[in-house]
Amino acid sequence: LRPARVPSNSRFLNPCIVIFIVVAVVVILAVIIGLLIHFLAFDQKSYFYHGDIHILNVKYSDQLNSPATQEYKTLSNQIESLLSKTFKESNFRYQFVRARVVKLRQTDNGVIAHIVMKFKFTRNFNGASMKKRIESVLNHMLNNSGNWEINPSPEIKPITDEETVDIFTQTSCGARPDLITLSEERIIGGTKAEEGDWPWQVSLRLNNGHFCGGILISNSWVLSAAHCFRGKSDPRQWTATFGISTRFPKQIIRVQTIKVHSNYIFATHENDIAAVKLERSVKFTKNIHRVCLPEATQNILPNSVAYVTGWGSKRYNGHSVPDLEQAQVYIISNEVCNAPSSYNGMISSGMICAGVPEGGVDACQGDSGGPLVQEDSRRLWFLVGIVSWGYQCGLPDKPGVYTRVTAYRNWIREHTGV
Ligand code: 4AZ
Repeated sequence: LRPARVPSNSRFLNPCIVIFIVVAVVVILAVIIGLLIHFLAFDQKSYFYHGDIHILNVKYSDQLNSPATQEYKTLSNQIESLLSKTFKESNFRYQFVRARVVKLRQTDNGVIAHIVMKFKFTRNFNGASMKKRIESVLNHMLNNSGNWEINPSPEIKPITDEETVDIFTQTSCGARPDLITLSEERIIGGTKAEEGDWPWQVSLRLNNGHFCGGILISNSWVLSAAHCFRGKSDPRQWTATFGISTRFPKQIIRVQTIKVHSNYIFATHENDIAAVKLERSVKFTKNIHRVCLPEATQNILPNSVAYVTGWGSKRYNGHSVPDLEQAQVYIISNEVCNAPSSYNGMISSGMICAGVPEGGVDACQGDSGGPLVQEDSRRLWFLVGIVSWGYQCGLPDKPGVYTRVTAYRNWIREHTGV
């Protein structure tokens, strides 16, 4: 038996289905086109360039050797302003983000500024032609740089994010990760530190337990306090760890040599400084690198803001904590700190006090040897103190006492070469 033929509409599709298919195809196409336009025209990514600018008529002075000097800051600021003004007035006004002088270097005839520049481009740009266009803007700038005589045709080189980090950590000091990526300013909040907030902070471990803080001043030298090594001066007992967690450190390196100040006096806490040489170099990363050291002549201003960091206890006779903590304090003049109600003359010229008037914010046991740092106008961080002593912790009129780093600038150079 043959079944009756079912009337077929296979040749004449149901109009509802036709409309549905057409709408679906249009929607899919629109989404694809929309995504394409977004990625090709609006989705911008950051690109870094590295270059040298050779200024012929700036006489090099030793003052330009250190980022701590006013001369260094002024010249770097001027170069950055000129670059910024030039790109803001060029076709790159919307793509240029920031330029940063990472180092000044002396030559036979003038000064070379190593610069890193950040641009934002959509992904479909032509790398080679972009490099040429940036160089041409730079060249134009050099011809209009006022009273500077700049060597023509600076070459720039596109660099990866990793290369940007390497350039910053190897040529510069005291830069936070947000500065390395030339991002917007970040504000320190709370008391718990985040990875990269204090890249120079070291945990010095005695027989594998956190014992003291330390400060990275080069890839193989750590500063700390002399009193940390009293009766514990065998380097084989010590290791240094890096990263904000002492439980899960990012790098662990054994200590090779401990140089304690030869005039350290336990009773008076004088010359409470030590230099620790690591068995091998630390691998500098965005989150682990050195702090800047001030010049011996630098004046640390009373009432200026400083930060102290460490894994020390939260109260006197407490325990160390596993996650790095930070505290904002104010510099106190030696005169105020030596008042009868305060330390009554115990603060010598090699010490510096910092705290808050009402107390409650302070370094404590286990923070010893760690950093007291300040940020300068160029957003670089400088070591001004090393946690040394105090009467208990956080009491009013009994601020933390730190080894005054400017007073030991020459000792540091003699013993570490930094
Ligand atoms: C200590 O015993 C210690 N409040 C360190 C710093 C301070 C007090 C004591 C400062 O290692």
